[in-house]
Amino acid sequence: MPTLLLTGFEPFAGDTVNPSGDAVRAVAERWTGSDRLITEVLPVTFDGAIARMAALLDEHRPDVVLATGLAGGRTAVTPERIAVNLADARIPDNVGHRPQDAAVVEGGPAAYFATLPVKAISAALGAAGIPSTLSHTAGTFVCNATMYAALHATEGTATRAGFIHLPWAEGTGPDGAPSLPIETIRDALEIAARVALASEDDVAAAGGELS
Ligand code: PCA
Repeated sequence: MPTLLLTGFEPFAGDTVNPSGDAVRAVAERWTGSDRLITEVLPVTFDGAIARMAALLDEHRPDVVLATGLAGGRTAVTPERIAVNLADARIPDNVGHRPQDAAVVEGGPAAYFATLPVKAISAALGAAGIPSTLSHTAGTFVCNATMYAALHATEGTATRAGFIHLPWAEGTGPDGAPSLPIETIRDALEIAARVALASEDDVAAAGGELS
């Protein structure tokens, strides 16, 4: 039975909500079918999130890892293509840790590409009427570090891993911030999970960005 690990994050930066954690809990409530779903809401701390991700990978040996987090300001559901080996925090994490110019994994490669079928996921979201574009930076905070740690740990294995950044859920972000209904974010994660479980290979499609 294929196993999917789906994670979100707790609130951070003084906020009281994080749509990623809420959506992950909502996906778990509705999950059906034979694929095994493991969900977890991770702490927004560099050390805690990386350690918890490693422990979950060890314990559950998932076939697919889909980590998610909030990127307030984004207008769409954005699968991330790249995680970089850089922790450089503009704000403290939830235990006050604020690394600067640090490696996520000392001695690790500069970056990893997501091993999830990111274009297939984005296309499936678009087909379902959910705004989605690929992102080429997950930032240098806890989300990027968690994605990097998952890809580092699963490198060379059959496990596919990646990350999706989400906009605010409607009614929860700062005034004027772009948002989607929480139900849409929940549906987006369920669609992404099903596509990731079903497709080992990505689709061929034009992508990328002009700078
Ligand atoms: N977003 C932050 C950390 C937790 C979250 O949901 C980030 O993008 O790094």
